Amino acid sequence: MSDNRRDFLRKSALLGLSGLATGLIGKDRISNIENATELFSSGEPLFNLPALPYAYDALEPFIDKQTMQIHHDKHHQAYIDKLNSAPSMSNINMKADDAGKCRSVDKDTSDLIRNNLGGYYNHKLFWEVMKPNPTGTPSAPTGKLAEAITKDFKFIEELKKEFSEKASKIFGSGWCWLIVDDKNNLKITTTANQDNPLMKVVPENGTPILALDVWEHAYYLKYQNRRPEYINQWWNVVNWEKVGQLFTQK
Ligand code: MN3
Repeated sequence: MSDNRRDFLRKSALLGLSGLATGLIGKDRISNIENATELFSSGEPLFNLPALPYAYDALEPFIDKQTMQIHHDKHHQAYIDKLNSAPSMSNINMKADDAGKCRSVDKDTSDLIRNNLGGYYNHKLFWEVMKPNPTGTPSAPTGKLAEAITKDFKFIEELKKEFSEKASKIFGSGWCWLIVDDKNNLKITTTANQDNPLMKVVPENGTPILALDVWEHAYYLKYQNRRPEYINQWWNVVNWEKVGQLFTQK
């Protein structure tokens, strides 16, 4: 729906609503449609749960259906609900896209926004950089991304080794990332909690093109305490085509 059309529908609904409200609580309480628009708009969620790009069981046997269901419907949703409940988005550039919003996060940003904007963005990227692998044959990077991997890691196996080691060693909850820095170099970094490499609060900035969630909720049902095994199996469902697109678009 176009913004104009949405705005028209909203205002039409408000005319009806404000008429009703005027009757109920008096004209002075809702003086005009613009006030009512603000009231109405503030009730709409700013952030919405993105649909999974595949079925819950599509990443089996590497990531199980129940984990995907709980992770997407409960955990990801919870970050979004908390973010939408934040009293103010001041200090976040709400006109920017999701990555731009994360880039606004600095030391003055509240923990509520930092943690839940991160939770919203990180999981959205995580779902996108995975894809079903029914044949058990993992895909591989191609094109410009493959060239960049050769330049910065020599072999894809080296990238995977370094990434897996760093992901395994994260103490407590966090994320492992493949990022592109401002000189177009590929790097592997980690962040704690729901921070990400776009935020000003982390030591190493860059544009994330691959993300791995190593919070226990991402793997515990199937792998329990065996995080390295989860990481090892996760490579089977990495969507290198998508990672390649993110690399060329960045
Ligand atoms: Mn998670």
